[in-house]
Amino acid sequence: MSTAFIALGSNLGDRNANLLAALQALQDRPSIVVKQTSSFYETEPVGGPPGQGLYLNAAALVETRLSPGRLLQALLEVEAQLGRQRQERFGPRTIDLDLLLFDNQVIDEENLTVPHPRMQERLFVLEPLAEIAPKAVHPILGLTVRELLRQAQPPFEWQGRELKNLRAVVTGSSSGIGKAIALELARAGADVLVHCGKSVSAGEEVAGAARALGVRSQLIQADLRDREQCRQLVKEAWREWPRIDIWVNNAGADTLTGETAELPFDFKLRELLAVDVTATMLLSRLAGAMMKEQGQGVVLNMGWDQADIGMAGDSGQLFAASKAAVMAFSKSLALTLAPEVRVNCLAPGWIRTAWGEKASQTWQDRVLRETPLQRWGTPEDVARTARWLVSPAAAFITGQIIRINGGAVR
Ligand code: A4P
Ligand code: MG
Repeated sequence: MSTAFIALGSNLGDRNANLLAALQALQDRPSIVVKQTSSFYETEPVGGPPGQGLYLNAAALVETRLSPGRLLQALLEVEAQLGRQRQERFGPRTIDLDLLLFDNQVIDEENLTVPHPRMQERLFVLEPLAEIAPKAVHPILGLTVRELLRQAQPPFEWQGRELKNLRAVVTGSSSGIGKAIALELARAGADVLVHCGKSVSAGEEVAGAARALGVRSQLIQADLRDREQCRQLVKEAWREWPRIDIWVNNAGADTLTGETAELPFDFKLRELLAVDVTATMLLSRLAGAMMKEQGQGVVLNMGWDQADIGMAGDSGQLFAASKAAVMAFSKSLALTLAPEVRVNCLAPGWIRTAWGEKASQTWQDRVLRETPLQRWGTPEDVARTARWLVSPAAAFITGQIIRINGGAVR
């Protein structure tokens, strides 16, 4: 006995009756047993001529003694029996039966391709299939149906420009999470000042990408290890624009992949204290005071989800100490700057930035083991949370630490 998955689709006539009739016709054949069927999903037509109606799609698991070729033959016969006329490609049809998977076979013949060559791109196939066989594995791609579905889903996008007419500064925004935040705020309509330490050309590119999103954007360079340059950064920002509404302290010393990664513990500690702690405190206080004066504003800082529970090793000690300092500081500053200015802190967990990309298999396994949502976070996950937290939608939220970690620390 072999196991096969069939996709069913109809967008002509009584679609519900067509799907039921097709399933019955398959069941009626002595060599096929329909073991399981998904719910019926109403879907927008993909491809094909304009103006055609919505589809009803489903998936079925069948067991059969037929060869893949014979099973396809049976599917074509059922289509014909239900009155399908073959006309234009992807055009409207009373019934379409496609063979998706056949055991774990890979077939590439003139009249039969298995797995179905377009199944991994199509939500109208993957959604019903994931309902009945989330763990079935695509024999070529090596991914489960659930993973294929996740990949095929378009990334979430906020609608609208809720930050229009607001002006933001994002420190350390030439790459990684800072870049994602700067671009997400630009997508929401905010003008953004991009800040970088050394990476001027990368920073210019981010500012250019922000301008391409229809907002004003410029690059400011400052070495945040230097207190005087921190003061200058705030001055310059307010000189550039008459008011700043959003200040995101994202910049942090890179002690994992940069030059500092090679230095001893106490050098890394000095860098982290200078950039992550001291600069964040100075910049938040200076920008916060300006915003209080203006009568409104938002400060957003960057913590770390594991600061609360600790992590073994040098990096664990370094990040826990420096990021816990930022988190504690942010809560106190929120009290100082209320009610005009909101101050919050994001606490990202395992986010796939430069380090995560190259991390060893041991780390990759550990991240998945520790994360209930079963994946690395992305810079965009953090950026979308930042976008919400600095927006008027979060007007009653201050002094909070928001973890973005797929549930890894609760
Ligand atoms: N063929 C080869 N491999 C297979 C296979 N694994 N399963 C050959 C089924 N058939 C396979 O198919 C053309 C020929 O492909 C078959 O005779 C068989 O020898 P067809 O059913 O005559 O033509 P078609 O349906 O226009 O092409 P195809 O490739 O089945 O189209 P798709 O990819 O199924 O797309 N939008 C929504 N929302 N829902 C839908 O169900 N369906 C389509 C059709 C387009 N847009 C849709 C939907
Ligand atoms: Mg077909």
